[in-house]
Amino acid sequence: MSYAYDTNNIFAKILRGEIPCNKVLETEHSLAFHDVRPQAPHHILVIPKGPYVTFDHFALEASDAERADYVAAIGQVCKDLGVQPGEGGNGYRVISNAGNDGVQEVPHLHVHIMAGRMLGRMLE
Ligand code: D5M
Repeated sequence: MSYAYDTNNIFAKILRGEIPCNKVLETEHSLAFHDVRPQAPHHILVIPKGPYVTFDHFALEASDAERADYVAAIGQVCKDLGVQPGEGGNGYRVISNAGNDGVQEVPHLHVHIMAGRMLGRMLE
């Protein structure tokens, strides 16, 4: 199994500084910024800096340092938003779309962090 990474995808261009983003957090291996089409009062995308297409690609091929950094960055964004349910926040959703059936638009791994409204049930 090999993963073909398209270096012209829009998040690669953001990482190269070719197009701007509304940044909320940057770490050694990760970047978080506002989604341009927010679906909730808080809608942040978190991406690894490395060339990973999907969550499984990243999970299986990234280094331990990249994985640790990415998971910590996602947690830090939730903390900065103040949405952690165990810490007085009202909760959030983290999702990652992959491939055709997942309806992935941008072929660079990203998780969506959405919060600030009741998001509804995903599965009935
Ligand atoms: O969704 C991809 C998401 O990426 C979608 O919610 C819009 C967002 N998007 C697209 N271009 C940009 C730029 N330039 N900045 C910020 N957000 C962007 P998915 O279906 O999960 O691939």
